Amino acid sequence: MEKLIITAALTGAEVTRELQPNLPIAPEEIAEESYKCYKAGAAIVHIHARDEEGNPTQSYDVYKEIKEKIEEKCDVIFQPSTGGAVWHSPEERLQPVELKPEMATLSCGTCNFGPDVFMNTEEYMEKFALRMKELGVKPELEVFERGMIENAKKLAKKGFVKTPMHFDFVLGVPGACPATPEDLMHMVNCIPEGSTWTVAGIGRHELPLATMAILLGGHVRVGFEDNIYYNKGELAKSNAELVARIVRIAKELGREIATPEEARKILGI
Ligand code: KMH
Ligand code: ZN
Repeated sequence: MEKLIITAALTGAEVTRELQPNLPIAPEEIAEESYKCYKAGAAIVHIHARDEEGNPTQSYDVYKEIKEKIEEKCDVIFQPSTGGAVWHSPEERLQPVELKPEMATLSCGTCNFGPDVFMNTEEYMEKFALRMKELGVKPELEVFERGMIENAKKLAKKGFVKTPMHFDFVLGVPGACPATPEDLMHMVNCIPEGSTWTVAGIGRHELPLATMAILLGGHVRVGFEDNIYYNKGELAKSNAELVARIVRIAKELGREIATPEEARKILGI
């Protein structure tokens, strides 16, 4: 089995300080939390920027500041979101790709997202994919529903996304695919041979699905974007605490942890 790539999804667009008092929001806080997660064993940090009021922003300048501050501290892979918040326009969402990060997320279809709709039309998926290809940015293909894998395959067939592809199964979002072991297995069985995959289980599903991924040869995403708790009713102290737990479990199960350099090789960056 390849070494395990751990992604830390630090902030997200939906979580607030009221829900999780230790949420990193300012660029300095996000950079410091990135460094702590890197030290704990994360190879990738998935980043959502916030403005000075703490609201989600897809501002090029804010992402640039975060990227530079992280790079001053360590060589963890910087993976900005192009999903943003449900109310961001596609043009806003695409801005951080212009920074030419090594990776960025690319959502592969439309789904319900709690009470909202997370809109990803074919036209915009193709625009996002093409721009990433032009700038040499490796897409992490975000899959919230089974049919999104087919959309990703179509992008590859049309030449917008290079193969082998890298998927992230985001399971347990209210309104989208549940986070059962059967759902994860089905997703894994549906991606093209040679692809890599990671799983982000939402809320209480984070840990069981992460453990499955460790055993199955997939990779793992944890962090406040997906889950703010350490145990039932007990808030996590930091994103790094969630990363450190995955490292311990992986080691107990005999899976080694990938450094950012090793993750680059596994992902073909
Ligand atoms: N905040 C969600 C609506 C991504 O980062 O690429 C979308 C999201 C996906 O978080
Ligand atoms: Zn995200």
